[in-house]
Amino acid sequence: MAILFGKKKSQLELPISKNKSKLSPKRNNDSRTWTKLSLFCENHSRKLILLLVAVGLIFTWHNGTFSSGQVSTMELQDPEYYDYDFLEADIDALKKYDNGAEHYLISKGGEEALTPADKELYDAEVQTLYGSTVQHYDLSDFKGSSDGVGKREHVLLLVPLRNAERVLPLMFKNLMNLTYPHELIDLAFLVSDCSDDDNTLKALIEYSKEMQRGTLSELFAENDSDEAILQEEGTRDLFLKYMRPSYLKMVEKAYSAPFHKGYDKPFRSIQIFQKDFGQVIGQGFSDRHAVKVQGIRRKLMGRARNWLTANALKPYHSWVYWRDADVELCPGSVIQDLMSVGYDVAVPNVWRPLPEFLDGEQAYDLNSWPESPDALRLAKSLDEDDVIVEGYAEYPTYRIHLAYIRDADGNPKDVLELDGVGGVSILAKAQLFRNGVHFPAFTFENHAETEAFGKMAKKMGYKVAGLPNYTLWHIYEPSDDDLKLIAEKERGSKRAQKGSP
Ligand SMILES: Nc1nc2c(ncn2[C@@H]2O[C@H](COP(=O)(O)OP(=O)(O)OP(=O)(O)O)[C@@H](O)[C@H]2O)c(=O)[nH]1
Ligand SMILES: [Mg+2]
Repeated sequence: MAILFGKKKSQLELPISKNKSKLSPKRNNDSRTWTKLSLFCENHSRKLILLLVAVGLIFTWHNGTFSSGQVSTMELQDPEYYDYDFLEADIDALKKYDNGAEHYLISKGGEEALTPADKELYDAEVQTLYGSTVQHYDLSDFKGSSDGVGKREHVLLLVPLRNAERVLPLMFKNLMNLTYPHELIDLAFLVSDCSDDDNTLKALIEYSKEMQRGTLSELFAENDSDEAILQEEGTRDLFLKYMRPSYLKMVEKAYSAPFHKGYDKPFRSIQIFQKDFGQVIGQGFSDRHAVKVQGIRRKLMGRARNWLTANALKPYHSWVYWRDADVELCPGSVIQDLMSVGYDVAVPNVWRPLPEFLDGEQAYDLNSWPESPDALRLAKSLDEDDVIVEGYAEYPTYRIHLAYIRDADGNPKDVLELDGVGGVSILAKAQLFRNGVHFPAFTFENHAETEAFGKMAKKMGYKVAGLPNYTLWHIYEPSDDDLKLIAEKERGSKRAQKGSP
């Protein structure tokens, strides 16, 4: 429904009448008027039409009666009902056009101009408008099942980002590569605490727009061919020549056409948030892995994740999928695959490639584990606020890590029940978050963030699993020590080329 106001002959402005009868709906047969009206509809955005609806409603309320003399009791008076969508409208400026004009009630998408005799229909349309502001959800319809695609379940896909500009192309390619129907996925990104010289937010907005237009893969194809030229000119990352050729082939295959048929399809929506949480620990590989900083860093990440969930989760979401930006290889069907195991929380295994001189690959995410008696004993010996960080000699937990029980040729649907989970790729039913499971930004059972999330989920009665043989590959970022080794090797090969000892 839209209420549009016609124009008095000499008036070109947008007229709103106070003096004439409120609904003065003489059908104007002047075709020019209709042409103008339809042009008006076409040229002005939905926003302006909604503005007119709003102004019309306020106006009819102000005047109290329709031409039939009946007082309408249902008008929404508070300007807040109207100004959310009309932030740019200057109501005072509009008022000056208020000197008499004919106006029409246009209904059914502009097909009908109503007369006073149509008041019943008008009232019905007003009721429809008000009715549309009330929504009822039966959350048992959004519990999440193992057949999300078949049941058309909505997924909220959440990605935290910090100084991530460099990995954004990688991330977007992986997002487009998801074969879960894009129209069922709402994306929400949280950008926090980036350095001044970082461009994550700007690049994220641009890539997101391109993706929703369906043109992002073209943009990447152009950029990648520019990059190929640069690589030929010798600016290629040095470490690549030390990586396993079989891994590099997998990467090349994953990022080359043909892609799945929904690759370029826009997602249902994208929301981008920027909020700092005061993270000061460097985002470099060695900075962020120092054991001393883990507790603080992880608690701040917990805060960021909770903030993002609270802002982005809608009642119609059945699943929430958390994904880090720095994943290099991931099956496009990861969401369906994690759903299919029938757990409330499911995580894959996460490994990373390494240079061949460092064994070529390594278990990466050690945060997914079943609890161990040693770790429980260790926790008892710690202060209540201490955070156990997995994979560090300072915390001998002797846990079995999901990462280490991987069998590269094993059944990818095998599961291991877990207590702690890593955050690289977590699929969880949305109802967990609605029921209060979150990423503790405080010490919870001597853990924080994602590991504490897994523990809390278990404690609240949910089933948590990991898939040891289902592997995602995290990017390789050379540590300071690796860089030294690579530099030594480069010097060695240069000396060999020159024939010096
Ligand atoms: N919003 C936000 N995102 C962050 C922050 N720190 C890291 N991230 C993002 O969170 C994801 C994981 O970050 P990583 O730095 O890889 O941290 P991690 O996965 O815990 O550690 P690694 O296991 O070393 O990879 C990435 O997408 C980062 O861009 C932060 O402080 N705020
Ligand atoms: Mg990472």
